[in-house]
Amino acid sequence: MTSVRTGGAAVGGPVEPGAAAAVALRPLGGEEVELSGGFWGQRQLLNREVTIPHGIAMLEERGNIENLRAAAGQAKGEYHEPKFMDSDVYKVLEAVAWERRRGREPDQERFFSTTAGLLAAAQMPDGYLNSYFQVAEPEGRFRDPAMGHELYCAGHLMQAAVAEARSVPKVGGPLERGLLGPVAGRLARCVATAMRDRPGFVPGHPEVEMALVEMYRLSGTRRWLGLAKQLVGRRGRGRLEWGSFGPDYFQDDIELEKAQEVRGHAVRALYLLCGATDLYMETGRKELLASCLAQWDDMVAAKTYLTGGVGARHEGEAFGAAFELPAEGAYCETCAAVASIMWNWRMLLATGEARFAELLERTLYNGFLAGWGLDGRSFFYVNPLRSRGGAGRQPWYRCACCPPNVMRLVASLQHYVATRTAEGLQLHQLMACSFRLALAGGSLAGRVETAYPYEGELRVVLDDAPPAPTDLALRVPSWAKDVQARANGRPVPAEPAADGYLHVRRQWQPGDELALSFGLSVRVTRADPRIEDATGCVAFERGPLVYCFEQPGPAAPSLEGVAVPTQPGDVAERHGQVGPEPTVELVCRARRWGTGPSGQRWPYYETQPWLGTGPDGFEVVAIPYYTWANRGPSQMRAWVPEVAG
Ligand code: FUB
Ligand code: ZN
Repeated sequence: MTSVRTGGAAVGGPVEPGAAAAVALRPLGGEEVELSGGFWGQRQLLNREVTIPHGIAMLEERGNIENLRAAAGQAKGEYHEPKFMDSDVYKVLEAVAWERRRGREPDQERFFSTTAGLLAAAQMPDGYLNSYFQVAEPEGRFRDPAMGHELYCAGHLMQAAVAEARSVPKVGGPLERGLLGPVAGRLARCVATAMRDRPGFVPGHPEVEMALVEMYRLSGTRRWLGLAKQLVGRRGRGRLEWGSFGPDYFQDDIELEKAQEVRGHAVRALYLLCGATDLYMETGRKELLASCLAQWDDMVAAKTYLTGGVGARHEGEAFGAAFELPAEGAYCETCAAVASIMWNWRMLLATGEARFAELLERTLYNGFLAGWGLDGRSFFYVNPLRSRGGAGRQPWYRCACCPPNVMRLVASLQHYVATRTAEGLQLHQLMACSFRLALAGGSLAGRVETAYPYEGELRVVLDDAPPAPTDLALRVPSWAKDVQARANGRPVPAEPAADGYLHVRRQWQPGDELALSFGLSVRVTRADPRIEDATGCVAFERGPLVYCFEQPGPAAPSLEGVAVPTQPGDVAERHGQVGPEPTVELVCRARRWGTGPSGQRWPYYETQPWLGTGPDGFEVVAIPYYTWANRGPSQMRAWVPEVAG
């Protein structure tokens, strides 16, 4: 099998560092890894069969496609806002392109080629393409850096073009072989000219930076790398402002290489950090990595929810101050979770450190997945950790950035699972998958079998192995207890190395098997007291899943004023079912704060208040956070006060 991973050589995934890139790990290429059933394989199927078709229908219904028809002169009428409607189209196209790895689906192919034709028809002779400015504000081209979203949309088109180029057989030049590549190439040239003529232009919503780096990786055209570098280098001079949003909202307050804290609009901040990490990988510029590491530390130490969700504030869709992580008031946009996953993957490639894979996992199973309804056609934009009822999933949003972001991430998810080095294979995400890759010494092929996240067992079974010692590295989650490992049924040391991975290096034979197991007992998690909404509270976790208490329907006992016990044996596990989803649920007997024997109606005391319900309490059930709000209106709490003692 030929190598399929670097610039221009292309059947690959969303991030394919060049041959000389500063990376610790290399991603597996498009033909080297596939999810095979299991928790995420089934979700890829749901995405293919339900979510993407739903997205395609919504693009027509909400006017995104009509906007493009108007730009192409094939329709007349008002522009359908918001300004960045094109980006939703591009993200769905990207999802369809990744989906091709699992076979072409006729309706999706029709959508793809019709839309690509429309884009080519709408594109102006100088390469400009943006339906908002073409239809609604022709004089406004490149005049509104803060909020125009032109380069944001352009970046999404480039990423869709890269996905297409990496999903089709290698015929012709890397960009020319697809339908989108020529359009994206012309637009990139138009953007480059516009940026040359406007040296003060700073793109208000990052996205194009990482897209340009990927265009460079795909095509080998250094101009795209140079442009990405230039655009990142322009930030930090306080030029971007909009209404009450100052330069920090746009990450334009401090030069990127000097920034130490995540701040401002969360999706903007994290897309920019994706681009910065990509630039570090391709240029080796250490200042970029140092800033990324510092910003990651800041985010994790005080600005990330237990779910991995980020961007606490509704105001500005922004990171808040340190420890400002309200439960009910959380914003936690689904796109911010996607962006965090994308960034953590890049940081993992750059450094090889397990902490990035672990945050990616936490975010994927919780903060991200909660944004995608179990029916595949309903979504959350905002992902709080508490709801008093009334929060409902929507089939789409007026600002619909999140649903198509779900589609493209899930369609390309196999690329976030494993990497290779000269020594062997690293499995970062414990997902059922198959792999086949060429290492220096020969071919390594096999499959991973697991019922994770609900069971803590995993088997790697090899079909083929190089005739030389090869390292199989499995990430052992930091919370895992009672870790055991066996090679061909015989115990091997299960202690992960300092890098967080269990390494077993030997000359493997076809048919060999490496098994990893660990307990998934419930963890009772408490928060730093500076996270005020979690003070005196606990949350339950099991494996990578964060749990929440949910009381669906008006007849269920209220979750207001409850407290839960946390002593060993207080919380039982049992099989559960949320709609179509089989789960493990957690059950305990809650008690409720009462008014006490004196009947005091004033909720302030000199002594501790008391628990009103009898010592036996009443049953409450916790379900995985990602499954909440799939049974109609409900109350939900991830953090719940604990019964003292
Ligand atoms: O501005 C484009 C997208 O819309 C952002 O990424 C989201 O936060 C939403 O505001
Ligand atoms: Zn969004």
